[in-house]
Amino acid sequence: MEKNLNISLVGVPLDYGQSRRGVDMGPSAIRYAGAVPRLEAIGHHVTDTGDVAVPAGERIGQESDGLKNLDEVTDACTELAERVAELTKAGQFPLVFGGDHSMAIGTLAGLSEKYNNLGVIWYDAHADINTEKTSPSGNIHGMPLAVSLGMGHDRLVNIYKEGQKIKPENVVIIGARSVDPGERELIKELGIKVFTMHEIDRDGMTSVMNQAIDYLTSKNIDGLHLSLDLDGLDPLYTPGVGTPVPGGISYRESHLAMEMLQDSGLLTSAEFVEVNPILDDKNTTADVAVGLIGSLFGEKLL
Ligand code: 4U7
Ligand code: MN
Ligand code: MN
Ligand code: MN
Repeated sequence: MEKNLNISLVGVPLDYGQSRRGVDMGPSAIRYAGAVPRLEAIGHHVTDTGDVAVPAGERIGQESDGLKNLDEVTDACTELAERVAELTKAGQFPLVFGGDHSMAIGTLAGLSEKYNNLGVIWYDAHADINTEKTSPSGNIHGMPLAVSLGMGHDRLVNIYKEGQKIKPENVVIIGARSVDPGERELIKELGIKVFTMHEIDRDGMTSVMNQAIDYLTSKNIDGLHLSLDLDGLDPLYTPGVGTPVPGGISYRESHLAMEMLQDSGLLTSAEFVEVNPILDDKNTTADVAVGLIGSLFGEKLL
């Protein structure tokens, strides 16, 4: 990755993909934690393009076809996809702040405009590969990977462009420790590469990241997207998330992972999601996100 990227920030104050209020404030929390000056200090040129429109007001929690708030999530993801597609066309590096993880449907749809063989690193405690048929909750933030692979509700699968946006063999999940039965089946059926906490504990993060990068390189990817859910880290470090799962990736391991991604030179877009300042201890989770962004974009200790 170059030292002087043209980075365009997009905020997605979306909370309709899950059931806890407050994650709509994630983009503000990450800005407040100093994302822009942090990136500028490295030497990047940063433009904050503002937030995608998300309807405010009381959530009614409308359910249709086993999905909650399908209209609101579809609309926000459609606008996000259009904006991401435009940014990549203009040679900008899209850096997206969330917001609940359903927004990744929009990010990946937009990226599919430019990339035909995009690699995806899904850094998360969860696999987010439910469909409305397997989801225990009906929350769309548990479905974005399935949707982007072409599985799930038609309205979600056909956001921005018809059908599948990414290929199963180009996806690597890192940090998984809470996977639903239907998700496990789909992961096996599609042969998706997963490094669970077991592999991270056993082999260490250095080996896991080397394996992940080698694996994706062998697929001849034409771009690499990082989708980082802050609940991938242990809730000790990132308590401000809606679905915390103990036994997660450490602060140091996460910084190392970001540094290794920077060193790979492969990254072409990223998103940091599920920051919920209402559930946080001060603004700890957004602070950690901004620290990780520093490492990912080339901040050096010396
Ligand atoms: B996140 C869950 F059942 N799998 O589908 C679901 F455990 O974006 C959680 O990773 C999904 O935070 C978590 O509702 C979605 C549940
Ligand atoms: Mn998660
Ligand atoms: Mn997630
Ligand atoms: Mn969550």
